[in-house]
Amino acid sequence: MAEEDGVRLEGEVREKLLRSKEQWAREGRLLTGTTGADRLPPGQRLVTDFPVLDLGVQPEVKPERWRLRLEGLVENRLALNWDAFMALRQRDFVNDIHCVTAWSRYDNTWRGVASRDLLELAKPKPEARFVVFHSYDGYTTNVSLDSFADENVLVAHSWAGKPLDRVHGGPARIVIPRYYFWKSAKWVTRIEFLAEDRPGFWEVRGYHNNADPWLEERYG
Ligand SMILES: Nc1nc2c(c(=O)[nH]1)N[C@H]1C(S)=C(S)[C@@H](COP(=O)(O)O)O[C@H]1N2
Ligand SMILES: [Mo]
Repeated sequence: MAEEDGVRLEGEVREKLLRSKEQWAREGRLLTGTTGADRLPPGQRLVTDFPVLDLGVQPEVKPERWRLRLEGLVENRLALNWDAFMALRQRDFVNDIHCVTAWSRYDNTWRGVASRDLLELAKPKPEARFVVFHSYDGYTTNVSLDSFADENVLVAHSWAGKPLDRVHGGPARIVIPRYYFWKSAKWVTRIEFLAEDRPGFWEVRGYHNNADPWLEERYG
């Protein structure tokens, strides 16, 4: 096992780490894999509550009215209703949230459908390289198709073992942990596949297009 940042771990601790990682792998759980000081990105502070941030409109979307569409450059357009979405393979995820307003929250447990499972159904065309998430409040945000396809990305309907609150994007939201949280669209309804990148709501208002908290890609 390689040393990280020149910090050598004791044999016993390394064993434990290895065992728990093997355990996570067996369980199919996806964790951030980072611990201690390396876990908090630059300029962030840890919180234990769960702040609410949005445009001020919190749409009330009843599950029976909710749809998730995958369209644009895909072989199979999808329009999933709630039952169809819930009938897909359900997986659990654990990850850290990093908001551009400088709060981070560790160990969020989510349940939902992995982006990879959705991609397998929709089959993006070879020319598809970007996606835009569209939400019921009119919000949009963009990421590369590659990052959407990361194994820790999901459309979540539960948080901490309960249905996702409306204020946090219920009935369903995107969770894309590697970026600042504005990339995690709440109240998601449409995932559009594109050949060219198309900046979303905040991205055209001075936020960074890429949003990597480890590189402090906040603005610009
Ligand atoms: N639909 C929608 N999604 C959104 C937003 C929004 O205004 N509308 N705000 C983003 C921002 S800036 C952040 S930090 C997170 C906040 O999510 P939370 O309210 O669950 O903490 O949602 C993101 N997703
Ligand atoms: Mo944010």
